[in-house]
Amino acid sequence: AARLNLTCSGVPEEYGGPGLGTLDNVIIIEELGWGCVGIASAIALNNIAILPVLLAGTEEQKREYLSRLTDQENPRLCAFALTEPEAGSDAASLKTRATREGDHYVINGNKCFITNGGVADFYTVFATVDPSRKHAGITAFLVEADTPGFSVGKIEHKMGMRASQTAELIFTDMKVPAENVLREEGQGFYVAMETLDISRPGVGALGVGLARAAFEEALSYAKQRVQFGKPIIRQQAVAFMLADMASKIEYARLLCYKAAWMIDQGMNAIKESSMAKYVGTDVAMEVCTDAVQIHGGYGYMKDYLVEKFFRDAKILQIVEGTNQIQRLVLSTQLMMG
Ligand code: COS
Repeated sequence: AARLNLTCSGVPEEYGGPGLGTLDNVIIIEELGWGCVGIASAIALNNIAILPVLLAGTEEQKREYLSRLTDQENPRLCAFALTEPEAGSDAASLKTRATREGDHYVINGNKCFITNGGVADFYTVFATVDPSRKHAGITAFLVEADTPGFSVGKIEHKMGMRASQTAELIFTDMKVPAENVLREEGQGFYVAMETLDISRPGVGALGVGLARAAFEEALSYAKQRVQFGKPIIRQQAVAFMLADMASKIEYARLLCYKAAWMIDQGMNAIKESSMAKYVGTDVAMEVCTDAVQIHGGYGYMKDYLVEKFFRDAKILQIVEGTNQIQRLVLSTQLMMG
């Protein structure tokens, strides 16, 4: 993947990457999601972790950190560390504490459910310099994996998406140079939100790719499985399920494309980005559920691919902001509009 530049697709050419846009990335992620959501998320989440550097990094930070991701001899990964045990949907309530001491910060706290945790070379870590300031105290840091005080905790044993590693991170009196702050102290929440605004169509596209794979399996099974003397696709109950599945995939894809295209045009796409994420991933869950249903009892067995697809679909409705949070973001935009 690194040799094909898939792990750094959004890195501009001036920093050694292919300089692809959000729409290009959405198309790539759909294809990877079609193959395996676990592999696709390890790659896609790496691209998401790059975004804070692209959005908020100084020229020096970009040169230093982006070049590691584009080095084809020794390609490295990065990870986005926002979520905490008590701060999931309510990201502004995070508790990881950063205290300024001279030319560095001392960071203490925990992160959980971090994709590529333990395999990344560096992390974008969000910590607060003052919890009483709520979101305005949150600061983004670039943290090297080999920093003293940094350790990897529990590696999660997940229902699906099992080809990507998900880990807990522990920071104990971890010293990070002040020059590793992204943008400025107190700007981290905005960096995180701007990152998620751009990344969400890609998560929708993961869902579209997965839904497509599940649909193809269900279609091929329905053509060859004979009951009541004919292939079950000739039974209207099954045929109509397949018709709905095909249509849902098309409209979910178009939403992801539209949101990504708007981002590439520099338009405000907060609303469309949230739509793309929740529609793409809700469609994945619906299509995967129907694909298992069409397979009947066989669909519940590990011998059939749809069993894996069903498990992978569930997490997509939760990651990168639950689908309820997406509706919250979208309805807030509607209220403001
Ligand atoms: N883009 C840019 N800025 C945003 C934004 C967005 N999507 N959403 C909020 N902001 C800004 C607001 O404009 C506000 O700015 P001011 O300080 O100028 O007033 C500030 O951020 C705080 O906004 P708000 O009060 O709405 O923040 P909340 O704490 O209520 O949280 C949500 C808002 C729910 C949107 C946020 O907590 C969230 O996205 N949660 C989900 C987190 C997530 O996706 N986690 C997944 C793990 S990361 S892989």
